Amino acid sequence: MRPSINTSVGKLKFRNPTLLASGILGETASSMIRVYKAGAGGVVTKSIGKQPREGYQNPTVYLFEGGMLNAMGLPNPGIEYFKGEIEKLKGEHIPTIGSIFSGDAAEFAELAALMESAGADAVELNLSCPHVEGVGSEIGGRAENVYEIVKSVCDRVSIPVWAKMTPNTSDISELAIAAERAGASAIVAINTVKAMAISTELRRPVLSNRVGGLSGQAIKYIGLRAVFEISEKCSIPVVGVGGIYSGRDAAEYIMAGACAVEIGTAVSRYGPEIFGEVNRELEEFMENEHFSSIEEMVGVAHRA
Ligand code: RRO
Repeated sequence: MRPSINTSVGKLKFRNPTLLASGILGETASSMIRVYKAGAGGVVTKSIGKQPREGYQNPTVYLFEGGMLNAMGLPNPGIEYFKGEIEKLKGEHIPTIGSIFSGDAAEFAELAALMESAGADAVELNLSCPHVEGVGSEIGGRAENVYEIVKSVCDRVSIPVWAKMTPNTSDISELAIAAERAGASAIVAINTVKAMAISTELRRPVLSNRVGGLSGQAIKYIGLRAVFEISEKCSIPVVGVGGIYSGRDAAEYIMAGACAVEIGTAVSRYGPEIFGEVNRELEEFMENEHFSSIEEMVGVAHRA
């Protein structure tokens, strides 16, 4: 019998464990519908704030052999406009996780409530963008802020609240524990790793913002370690992100404790078809290794 690759993150069910990560093709309903049709199990939107925001000047992206460095600076059309995109996704019955950011717990709750009323199945709190002042890891790098923000959102909405954690800290599980105590339904790990590239020709940093977030193959083993540590200390589900390009990469994250994964940089490199390929490879791997379900594989590396 072929293995089943259905999965669930808490009470949310997905046809497969590969979700579109926030930040890649997540600004319009039409691009996310394309990604879903190519095989993703669900989509996470670009992080949306209260007001529209242009983001940083170019260059905002630096691609290299082992991954990508970005400092986009949270460009987004603002929640008022974006509610319409969520409604279009729900019109197509696509499992949709609305990513939101703010520098303030009350505003986070307000954004979450707007995502919920537009039809989002869950919200993902961006507590981890590594290069924008006053938001992301600047606030999400402290456990007391994580607790306050997650609690404020959980008090306001009834959809699941996922907290996306920064790896730019000495103890990521401490942040995850704070999110769990505050009522989060799942932990997402990891956002990008703070990094920099230098142009030797121009004798200056490549990115206009100088520092940015590293993603792709370069961070897979950081993500795996984070997922392993968090799932040892927390009892809520973990969603793994960072350097997933193949079915075997996804299987590594699942064995480390993730019940789903998010794919971003590989989508920007290979296009939405990567979802179909990762799922096919994962199914084949499970069949060869005699796993009949994702659930059976989650966290097996802890029992070694
Ligand atoms: O927009 C960005 O520059 C960005 C965000 Br919001 C994030 O969470 N992580 C990242 O690497 N870039």
